[in-house]
Amino acid sequence: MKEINIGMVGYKFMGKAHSHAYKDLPLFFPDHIRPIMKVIAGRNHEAVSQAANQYQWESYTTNWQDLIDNDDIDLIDINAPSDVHKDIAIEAAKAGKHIYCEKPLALTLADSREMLEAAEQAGIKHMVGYNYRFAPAVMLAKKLIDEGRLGKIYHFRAWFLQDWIIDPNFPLVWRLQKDVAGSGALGDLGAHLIDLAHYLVGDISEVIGMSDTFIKERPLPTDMAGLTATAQSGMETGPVTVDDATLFLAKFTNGTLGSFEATRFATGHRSTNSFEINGSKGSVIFDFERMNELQVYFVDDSKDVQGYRRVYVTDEPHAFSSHWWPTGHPIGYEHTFIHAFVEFMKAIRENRLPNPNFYDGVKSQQVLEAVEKSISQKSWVQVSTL
Ligand code: SOE
Repeated sequence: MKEINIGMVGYKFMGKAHSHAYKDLPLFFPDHIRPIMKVIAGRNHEAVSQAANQYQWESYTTNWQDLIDNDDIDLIDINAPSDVHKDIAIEAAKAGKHIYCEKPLALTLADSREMLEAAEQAGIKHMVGYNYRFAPAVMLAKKLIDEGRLGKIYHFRAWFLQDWIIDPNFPLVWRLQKDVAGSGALGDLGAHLIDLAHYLVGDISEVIGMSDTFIKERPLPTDMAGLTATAQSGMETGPVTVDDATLFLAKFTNGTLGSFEATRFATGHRSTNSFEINGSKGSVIFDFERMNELQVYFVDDSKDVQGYRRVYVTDEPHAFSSHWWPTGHPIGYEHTFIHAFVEFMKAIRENRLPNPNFYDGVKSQQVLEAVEKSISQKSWVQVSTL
């Protein structure tokens, strides 16, 4: 297969990131299957037609079912809000189309399991949008851990801190509505941390959490895109039905202890997605806002120079570096999506499941649901019991 025809549902923040990735992939990874941007779908005719023109999709539709019915489409990319992930994925699987679905996979664990079952039954390739795995510095952290260079892992601590809704007058966008988003900071940000924990350290056995919704009512929106919105002129408000912040502790099956913080009220943090991992032989710190760097510490460094040092992850043998720029030139957020789609194209060519796939999506959903259960029960909850 030299080319693959893409149909995409969604055209806002993730639609923009994914369009860019499909467009750029062939320029920098010419030996891979080339994604052809056939049809983009969105409910708002004016907005989706403008997106099709700007992002250079061949055509557009206001009905995602058209992508399912279009035999010319090989792969469906789902990045519309979470409440429609399940319906689109199950229809796409039945139609034998490969699926890339943004995170979190679904509104509930049960829904995510249905999506996995439909995808596996159809024998299609499925991938879930945990893009931070594809930051080269995160991949270096994984290499150090997998090669035993950090030793036994004692701690995984991760924090995803934003502040885009700190203003009480920020409108009630879909990410703040449980029936559309499933949860708030937990599923939107915590899901990334959970997936990174699975990718880097291993499975989580039990959790205990706490959460709060600091602003309980917000003005209704007229327009929203990604993390921006405008409020209606009147004073009509609606209830926020998700968490503004969730913190939880975790025990991993391998004995590692974990602490997680996901909040949209960390004033001053625009999108700080970070983790620190402490092992018997050393530690690493990743900070997405400095995503081309990995801080490393090794106990074997000689005493007179011991301390964290910064590795600039832009050169051979660092992942993907040969495809980008000469030594020392950084890449960005958008490149994590290109790397994810390279993995998808490779998996299709090699006839294997890409990573992360819907199994990882369900694993992440199991932890999300366990955290929510622990919050309502105010007790530790076993992840495997769900
Ligand atoms: C909003 O919090 C958001 O866009 C998330 O939905 C994305 O998954 C994350 O990568 C950036 O922030």
